[in-house]
Parts: sequence; C-alpha cells; structure tokens
Amino acid sequence: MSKRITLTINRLEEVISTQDSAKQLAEAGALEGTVVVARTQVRGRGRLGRRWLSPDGGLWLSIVLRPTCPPARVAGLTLLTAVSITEAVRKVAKVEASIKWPNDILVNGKKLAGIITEMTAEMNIVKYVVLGIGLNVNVDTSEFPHDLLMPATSLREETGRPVDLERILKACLNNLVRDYTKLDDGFEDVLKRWTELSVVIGKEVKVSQPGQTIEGKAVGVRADGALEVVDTDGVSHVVHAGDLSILR
Ligand code: BT5
Repeated sequence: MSKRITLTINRLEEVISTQDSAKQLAEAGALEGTVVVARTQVRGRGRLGRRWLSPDGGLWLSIVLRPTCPPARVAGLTLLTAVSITEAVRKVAKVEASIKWPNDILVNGKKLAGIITEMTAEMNIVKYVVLGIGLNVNVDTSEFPHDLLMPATSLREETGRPVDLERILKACLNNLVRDYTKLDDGFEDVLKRWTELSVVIGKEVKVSQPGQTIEGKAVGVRADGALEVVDTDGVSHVVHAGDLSILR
C-alpha cells in the first residue's frame, strides 16, 4: 500500500534539470516525498529527450516517489498528476485548464503545463519514480521559439495578472498528496475526474508512435494510463504511449 507522503521541499536557484537533481537524491536514498523546486533550468527536459523551456517565473519541480505498485501501473501516476495540477490551476488561477492525453495540460488549445514520469525499476519492483512538473506560471511565452509542437501559454497570459508561485505550488502538492494513495485504492475516482477534465474523450484523434500512427475515436482511459481508441473499422486499440493530436 502506498502511504500518505510527507513532503520535504528543496529549493534551488539554477539547475540543469530538477529531474536530474531529484534522481541524484533518490539514488542517495532520499525518502518518498522529496521535492526539488528550481527557479530556472538550463536544460529542462520533456519526453523522448525533448527540451523543456524553463525561464524564471515558472514552476519547475520534481518529486521522488517510491510507489509499491507494479511498474506497469506507474503510468497511472501521470493521469493522477494531470488531475492534481488541472484542479489546482482551476482553483487558484480560475483558469479553465483541461487535460490532453497523456501528459499535457492545456488552456484554449495551448500548452500550459507538461508532466514527465521517469521510473527506475529492478525486475518487477519499482525502485523509485521521479515525477516532473513544468507549469508556465508567470512566463512570457511570446519569447519562446516558434517551432514548439503546439502553441504555449502561461497563467499570467491567461489571467492578465501575475499568479503567486507559492500558492500554485502548494495547491499542486496538496492535491498530489491527497490523491497519491488512490494509486492503490480508489483509482476509479481519479479516472472519473480525469475523464471529466479531459479534452480527448469522445474526440477523433491521431496518436503518433515511432513507426505507426493510430487514428480513431478516443473512448476511454485505463488505470495503467493507456488510452482506448476505436478506429473506423471498429477495431479497439489500447495505446500506451505516443503524441496525440485532436482531429475533430
Ligand atoms: C513534457 O514533455 O511536456 C514534460 C515536461 C516536463 C517538464 C518538467 S519541468 C520540471 C522537471 N524537470 C525537467 O527537466 N522536466 C520536468 P513533452 O510532452 O515531450 O513536451 C515537450 C515539448 O513541449 C517540447 O518539444 C516543446 O515543443 C514544448 N515545450 C517546451 N517547453 C515548453 C514550455 N515551457 N511550455 C509549453 N511547451 C513547451
């Protein structure tokens, strides 16, 4: 059973990536709930070795977790985290954020936040997970390069005023601590809230994976983080990873 986490927050100025800093701590035996927050990252990372732009004014954090679930369930953490962040953003900034599978938080079709879940496992046991959250809070996205996968936005741009970084940090972490135990017990509730907050369920989508693309209607999400897509022939696909675009 995953226990309720106690958080220890380490605040750093400039780091290469909070994922790397948290990983070093995890390797050195850091307890579950060890958090690294940095003011800026020199080389923040997204999935598949992509870059994550991390100027001053954003919320860039990583958390060490040691879940007792099997490795195959860890992708469910990404769903749970997306729900935690989306609810925090809606509550603190009153912004209509929603979730795009697997790891994006969007506002009006623009990317507000991204999540990365990096796991170290041995045999069938999770050693630790480093969960990374990047949230554009008071960031000026007009200074971002124009070749991003999708347009970006920030809370300040959506609300027209600065949003308190500490308040949004606390709200995200409180929600995560509240929901974390549901990874073992009560995950149906997380899936239900994810579905309500998602912009993909019921939509025609395209999921690109190395070597193949799946097109069809997104009909549901599973506890292992996979998306269920039914194609035009009525064939159901369980999609575990990939980049999704909404067709209509
Ligand atoms: C993600 O990857 O969305 C996961 C991002 C996780 C970042 C956090 S910050 C704290 C922690 N430490 C780290 O080093 N990482 C985590 P992905 O789905 O692969 O999206 C990456 C793509 O998003 C890039 O290729 C860009 O197109 C775009 N992008 C980069 N920086 C962005 C930003 N600040 N806001 C919006 N989009 C961005």
